[in-house]
Amino acid sequence: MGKSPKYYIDMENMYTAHGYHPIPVVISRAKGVWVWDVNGKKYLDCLSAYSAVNQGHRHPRIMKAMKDQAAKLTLTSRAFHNDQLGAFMKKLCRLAKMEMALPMNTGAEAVETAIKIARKWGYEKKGVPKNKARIIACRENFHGRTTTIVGFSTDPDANTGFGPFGPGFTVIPYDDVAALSKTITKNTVAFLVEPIQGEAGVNVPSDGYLKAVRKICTEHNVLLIFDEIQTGLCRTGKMFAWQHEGAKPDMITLGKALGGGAYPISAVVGSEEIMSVITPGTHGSTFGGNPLACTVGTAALDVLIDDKLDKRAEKLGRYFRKRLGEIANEKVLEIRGKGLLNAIELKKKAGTAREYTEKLMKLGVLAKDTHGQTIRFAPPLVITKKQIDWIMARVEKVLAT
Ligand code: IF1
Repeated sequence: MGKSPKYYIDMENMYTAHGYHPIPVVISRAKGVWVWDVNGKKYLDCLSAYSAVNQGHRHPRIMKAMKDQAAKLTLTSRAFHNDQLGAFMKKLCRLAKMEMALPMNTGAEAVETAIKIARKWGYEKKGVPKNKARIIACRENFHGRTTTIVGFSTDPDANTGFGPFGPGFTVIPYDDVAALSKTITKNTVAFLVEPIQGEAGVNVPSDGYLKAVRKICTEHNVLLIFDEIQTGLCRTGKMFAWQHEGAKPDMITLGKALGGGAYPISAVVGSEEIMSVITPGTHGSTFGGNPLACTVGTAALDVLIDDKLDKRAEKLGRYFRKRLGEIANEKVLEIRGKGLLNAIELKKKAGTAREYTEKLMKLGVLAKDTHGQTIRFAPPLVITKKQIDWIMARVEKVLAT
């Protein structure tokens, strides 16, 4: 007899700092869109580790690349070259239509890296006076958990008790073009923004927003940085969410699915003019660009490209929202999303989203509540129409209870 879920949950709670309030499921195995708990019960994963598993759990091609590389070389540090880094960066740059990339490990590190590059670019190329560089971000942003990043978060859970925070950031409302124009000064070096706000509850901006902020940034010589850590790599129905409006940014941060659900890999990608402010000794990471990460990252990109997961997310995303629309009842306030990043917002009187995600769990669907009333659905992009119908039957049942 295996141990009960409670055994694992109790041990985790006893010895692990309580930064999370997980759905009470203990997963021990996964394949594609499916995960199994310690009792062998099967669930359809509708979170994909917050979009880090776009390629599906344990994609054979990614697993093979990982195993083969593990048998040869895993870590050198950047003090030496390795034979995998160049090819990975080349593939990433070609895909992003950019010139140079900088490899890191986690999303927050990629955002920190972009902030450093933007500031250095400001001093060296834009002529901003020493230590005066300012970066504009948006209300309800989510860019990671480091002290710099939570310093400009507007979520009290994310930043209360963690100050003092460094200066240099101004926060404006999301989806507000006029606020951006008004806030830019001669010392503004960058505007950092998510093409769709994830944590805020799948907040899709108005049509034309990305294009409009692109135009304003260009006019004022301000770098536009899209944090595509969650929206990038096919999730929203395009390889990058900026492609929905042809609003190519100056820098992109990527993470999550760049590691194919197998390994933490992140990167900043940009033009040579911007990325070249990084010179030897000015930035780095022990694990960033390690050969195992590069091989896994290359395979993760190959799967997205060769399996055309952008087209798949676009098509099945439309079907997903259509089906949600069909099963929605009086409890549902709004259905929103793009590609396979979708959410239902429940009316206050329907109860909290958490109650519904726990009921969904019992029926075999793992989805994540956010901000009280929102249930987020972001299944692996390898999902089929039939599997979407399987989800919908259960969501319909739960909405009816
Ligand atoms: C957690 C949210 C998702 C991100 C964007 C950077 C990062 C993230 C746009 C940092 C990370 C995560 C982290 C996870 C919860 C999660 C999340 F609900 F908080 F917003 F995905 F929806 N930029 N997002 O979404 O990347 O350093 O974590 O690799 O538990 O904190 P990281």
